Amino acid sequence: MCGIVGAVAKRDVLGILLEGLKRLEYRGYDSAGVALIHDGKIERSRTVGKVNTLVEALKKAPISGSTGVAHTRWATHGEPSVKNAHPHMSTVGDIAIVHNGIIENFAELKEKLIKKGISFSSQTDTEVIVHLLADSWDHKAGFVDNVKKVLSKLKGAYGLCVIHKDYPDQMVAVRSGSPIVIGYGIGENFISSDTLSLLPVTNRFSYLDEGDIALVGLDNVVAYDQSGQETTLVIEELDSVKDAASKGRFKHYMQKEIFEQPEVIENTFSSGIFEDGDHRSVLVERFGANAKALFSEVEHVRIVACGTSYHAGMVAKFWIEKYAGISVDVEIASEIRYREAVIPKKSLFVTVSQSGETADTLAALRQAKKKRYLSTLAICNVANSSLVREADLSFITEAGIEMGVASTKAFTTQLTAFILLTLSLAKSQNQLTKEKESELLKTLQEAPKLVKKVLSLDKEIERLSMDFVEKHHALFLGRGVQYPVALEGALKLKEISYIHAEAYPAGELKHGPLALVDRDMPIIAVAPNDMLLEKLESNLQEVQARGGELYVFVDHAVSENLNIAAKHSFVIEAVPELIAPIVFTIPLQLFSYHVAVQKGTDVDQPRNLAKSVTVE
Ligand code: HGA
Repeated sequence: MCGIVGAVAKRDVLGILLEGLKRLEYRGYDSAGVALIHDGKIERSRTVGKVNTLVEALKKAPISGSTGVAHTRWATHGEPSVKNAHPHMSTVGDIAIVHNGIIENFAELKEKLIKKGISFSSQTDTEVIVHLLADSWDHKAGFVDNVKKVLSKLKGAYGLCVIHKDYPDQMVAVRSGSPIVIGYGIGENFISSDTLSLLPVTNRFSYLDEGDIALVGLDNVVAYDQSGQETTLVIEELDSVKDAASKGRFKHYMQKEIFEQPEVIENTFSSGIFEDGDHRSVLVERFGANAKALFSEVEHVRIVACGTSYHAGMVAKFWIEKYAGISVDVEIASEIRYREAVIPKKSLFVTVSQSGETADTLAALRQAKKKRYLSTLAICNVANSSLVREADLSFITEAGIEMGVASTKAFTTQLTAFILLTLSLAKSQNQLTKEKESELLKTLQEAPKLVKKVLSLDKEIERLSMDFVEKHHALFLGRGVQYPVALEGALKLKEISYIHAEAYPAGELKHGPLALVDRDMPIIAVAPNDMLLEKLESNLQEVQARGGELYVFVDHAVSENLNIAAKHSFVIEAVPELIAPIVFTIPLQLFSYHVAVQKGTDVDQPRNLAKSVTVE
């Protein structure tokens, strides 16, 4: 979602800020802007659309300065427009701010400010902050104290960066519910909502904690914690960060990320297993030093997530119930947080999120921590995210930075992590013989090879997708553990190709959706080699009898037995049951990708969507 970049230097920082914004484009946004302190004044430029539009506008009307802030906005309050784009400025132009998040009590604050005669130029919640700052600014007090005074009036979640014309070599950054990192240079410093944006200028970062305020100057950064005490920021060096901002030989980030899956799945499971003589064993401690003791007590697992991560949780339910014999419920984060959910005895609360900053998931975790759960666990792709910091236990997937808004490698690495969790739970509860553990891990180790084989069918899947471009609707079908895979397939298709797609457990067809089936309704089914194959076959016959056009992805081992004259039948490698959800996801990702490319949509930044959904 929104992105923040700020810089304090002795050189013109416009280029640094614009490059930073470009690197945040993957998060999804609708407008962009920049403000710089120049000759004792703040100059600003804002445009609707891509960062390149801002770059072009700045070529026509250049601004410059050695201290400044920039922003990509994903509108929550007020339409995408130049007036609503950030930075927002005080009426006399002495202060500029950029903001990620939502100010929940903005309407009330706005009303008070209007009564005082202050006029607003945007519909955003953000603008109240800058007017509150200007209204209460005390020139005798320091920069940080003036900001602090206003923070106490704000309710909601925010990451903020403030510049003031009277402090030409400083900026103030605040983290309260939305991440902020400080980047350190030599004689210059930076802030951002994401390290990726600052990699061209530094690899040394500190992460602000919840409630921290930092005064960022040319040579030093001073931070204060929630209680106002000065706090020491730990500087981390990100040596091995591969620059995810490059697409390499691929046309889109999404395509690159789909093809990275064999490697990242392998990285994820290798981090969670060890070879023990002839046996492979799961490393339960990978979830936390005391994970084994905690897992041995678990009587119920509650998985809470949103979107694609929610689908990963739905797959995990099948695995945990089957192999560990522990009951599981899977909940959508934005729902459970507003419900009085009964907590079964000795429940493990598991949150899943690619970014670890997903607002609803984080809020659900925070609530859970106040309730009577046995423990909390985060499965996440970002080690220093809020979710990981706040959960008792964690497992970091090794997907690497995911740039495409539509999640691909994050999903399959989450599934990999869930297999390791399943085995860790079963093992801690003495439900798993050494032989079974070794056998299941051996199967998991086959996943990268099988994924690679499906990826080698890319051209054929592209051909299969060609006549799909004209479609307006699609139904995805799966049974059992493949139902969430079908849901994920439908989500991918709608996200990036804007084709309306729904998924159903195949057995549900005759309870309603069969009424939709006719020549214009393509049906996409996943048919792995499992005990539900025959049932699925009957469901597909029902579709065929009504003229529905079938696209079936079928396991090689059973393709001969499947008595379906599908117009488009696509055979993939024989896949062991345990890893079938991982492997069957791949053709659906490739299929959606190619449909979207042919439709000419913005694959990496689909309309209206954002990566890392940091607002509720
Ligand atoms: N509420 C602000 C910022 C929105 C945001 O953080 N989106 O990710 C606005 O609408 O401008």
